[in-house]
Amino acid sequence: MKNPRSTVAIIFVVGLFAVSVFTQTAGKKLAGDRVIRSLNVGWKFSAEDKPGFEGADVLDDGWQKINLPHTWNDKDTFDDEPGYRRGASWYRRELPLGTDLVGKRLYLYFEGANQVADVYVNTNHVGKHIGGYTAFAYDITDDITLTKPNFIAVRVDNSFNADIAPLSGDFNMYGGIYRDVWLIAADDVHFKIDDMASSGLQISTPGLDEKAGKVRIRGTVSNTGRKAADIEVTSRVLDSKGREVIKTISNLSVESKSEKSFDHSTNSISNPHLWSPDDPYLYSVQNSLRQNGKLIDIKTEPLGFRWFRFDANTGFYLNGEHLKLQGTNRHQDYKGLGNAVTDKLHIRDMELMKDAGYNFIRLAHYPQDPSVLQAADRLGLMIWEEIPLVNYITESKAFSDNAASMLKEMVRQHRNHPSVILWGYMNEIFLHPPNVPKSVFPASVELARELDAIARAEDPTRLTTIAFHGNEVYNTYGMGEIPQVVGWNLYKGWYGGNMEEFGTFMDEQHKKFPNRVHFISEYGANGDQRLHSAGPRRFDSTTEYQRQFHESYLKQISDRPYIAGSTIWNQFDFGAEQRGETIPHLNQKGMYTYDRVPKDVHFFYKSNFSKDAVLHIAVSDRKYFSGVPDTQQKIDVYLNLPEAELSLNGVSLGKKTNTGSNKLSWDLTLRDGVNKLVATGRRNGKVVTDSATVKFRSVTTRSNEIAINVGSNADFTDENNVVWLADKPYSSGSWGFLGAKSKFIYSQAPDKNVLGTLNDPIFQTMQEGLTGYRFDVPDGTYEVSFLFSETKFDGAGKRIFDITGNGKLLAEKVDIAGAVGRNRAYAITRLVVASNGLNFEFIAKVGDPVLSGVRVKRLTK
Ligand code: GCB
Ligand code: CA
Repeated sequence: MKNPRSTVAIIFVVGLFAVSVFTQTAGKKLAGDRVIRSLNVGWKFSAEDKPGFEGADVLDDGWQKINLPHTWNDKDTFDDEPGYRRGASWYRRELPLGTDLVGKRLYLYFEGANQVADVYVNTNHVGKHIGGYTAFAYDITDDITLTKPNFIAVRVDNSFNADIAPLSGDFNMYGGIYRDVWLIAADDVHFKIDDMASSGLQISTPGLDEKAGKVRIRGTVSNTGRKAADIEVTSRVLDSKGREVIKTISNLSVESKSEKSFDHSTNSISNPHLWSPDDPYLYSVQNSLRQNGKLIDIKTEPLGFRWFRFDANTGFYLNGEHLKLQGTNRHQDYKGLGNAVTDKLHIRDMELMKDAGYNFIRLAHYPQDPSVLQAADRLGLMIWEEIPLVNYITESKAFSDNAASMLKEMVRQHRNHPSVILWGYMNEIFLHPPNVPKSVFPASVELARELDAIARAEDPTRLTTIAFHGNEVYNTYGMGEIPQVVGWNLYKGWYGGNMEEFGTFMDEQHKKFPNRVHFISEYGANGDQRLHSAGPRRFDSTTEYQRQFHESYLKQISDRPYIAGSTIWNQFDFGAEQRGETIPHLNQKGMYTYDRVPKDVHFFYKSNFSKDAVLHIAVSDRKYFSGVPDTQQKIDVYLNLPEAELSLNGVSLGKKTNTGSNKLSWDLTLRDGVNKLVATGRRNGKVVTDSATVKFRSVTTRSNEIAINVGSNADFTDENNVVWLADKPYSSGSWGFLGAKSKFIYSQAPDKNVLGTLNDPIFQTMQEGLTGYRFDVPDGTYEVSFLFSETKFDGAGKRIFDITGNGKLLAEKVDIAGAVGRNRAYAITRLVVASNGLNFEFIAKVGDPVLSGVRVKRLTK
């Protein structure tokens, strides 16, 4: 609720201003009378929430000094305490006003705060905004005082709220004012600022084809002054160099304290320069207001001439030409920053995605920063943007109303971006927790109908979409009939099944619903650069499996013309606090790491999508190799060249021809120590090369150190670059586990954060029920470390075993959970004298013995 406020207009007189109150601050003076000024710097923050923090006499000396963008969850989403703080916090700052703002209408403009924001100016409540991902603006003119410094206080609350989406999701709901905040000052008469924080302008290009295009500009002019105003409204279409192409002018009379709309249509522009991913040519529409010949407001919006359509059998067309949508998903957070990401980093992400050769981006699972949309227009990246209705809904009017206003805000704020082609409003909405009542199914369908109708009414020039998970339930409840494009999030070959089931599933859908437009909105697999395998398996998080998965999916997608396009899950690793995979608290399906280092799989896509020459030896993820001498290694090279030659340590391994898969492989043997790989190819006569250095450490029974990632098919490189070798059964003259019961045990569930270590992959895999472990090493003294974690049982007494070494008791009654509790790293280190090898026995006392890792170091030479 708004506080009652004075309705008496404040008359600004320059002479009244004390310098301390109205200090001139640097700002962007736009043409006309509009001034926009950043309010990012100089806030104070209190994690504590106390009534009265909006007050004038709050002692905020002890508050933390911060600048925006800011979140209070940058650290606690990554520590080992379950959960992160979801609650309310406060931000306060002075509001610097310059003398140039005298007599103007003042607005506070927030690009976003997660997820409920109550804004106060001089203790007056000026507005409450619900929803963490859209902008909001408030007229604060009447709350400003002349006699005292003015100040802003904002209470931001990211508590779970059953009436506000998202209710859940595989991403962090970081709290804070995490986007830019602006002060906008305008003449009394201006393009409307508080229509859901949109530009107050709506641009479209009706009836466009390659020969001619018209521009339609609709807008609203607010007159907040005390006198009626006769206004001249001009819309000028400018080309990318700022030269006027065409203009249209009209006159408006706007009563005092009211607003009026206008609707301009330009004459036809012949041969408009079309916008496309290859040639993202941008016009702009400069809109201005004049009163008695004086320019009083100006607002420029982007303009691109392009049209598109989808066909259920043949896919997507841009400007009449077929184009498969090739893209990726993007979350907005970044290592060390949470969601408090600067424009610079947002823009860099967009540039990285353009560089990969994508033409389409799904902004998952919420509206993103204005700089993201601007970059998309400039770079030629088509956009799917969506509101955060994820996993399930609440059957309440408040939930539906909030969803509707999020949708309207997103559309109004971003609809002038030519890059946007799809509006989404639900993601995997039938993936609800088990306790949600069955009535949520029809209720979700009902809400989908409402939201779909809103999106189409707000913006008939884009299409609507929903992302389903791989389940028939969407068809059963008729959800598939609602959006204009059906998105599928499919993980066959990751969470279950195998990769090939993807294509069969889609073919069935296409057959059953031949008139539906199908899009693949998500598919992906983990890739942890520390994990490698010559025999990758589902859920092992090796980057080799990740590459296999994507190679298979892209081929299946390309082979199916009815699939309009696809977006990878995900472009960048992103924060997901509840996950406990090989890197806890992170979703590891990125093409890039969380701090934006490309994984090899990125180069697979680049070789398929980019027009630039690509030649990449796929060892970015793997600088350290280890194994028995003369182990054959398969080295892959991604390329979009006709052929390539690979050399190892200066010796050619031969030339190979690219037969269309954009991947060549060589089997080779690395020598101990440093190895140099060089790939060479040609494109249009020009030489293209790539080189890489890898290290190989041969391990034999005579080595000083043997480290085994027990229970795993994957080699793991730890932070000291020690490679813990994949496990194997014992064979004479070598090493390995003993005991028929032994099986590779994977942590299939993504909740296996092992505490007290960064080497989670060692502890997340194990041999259970082993009877022994043997190393046929030479005689001598060895330091042996056994690594364990108890992932099944809480508390003491559930699993107890003895370990002997060459007949001597090394550890009696090992009880991992009894010693350190569940899911925590535990190590036992002993000195053992080998004769006839090292022969360890695991003797069960209660339950099955278990082992996660073992390392032997030779102490005698
Ligand atoms: C999905 C969700 C996405 C998750 C992803 C995953 O289907 O839409 O939010 O992050 O799966 O990695 O499991
Ligand atoms: Ca292990």
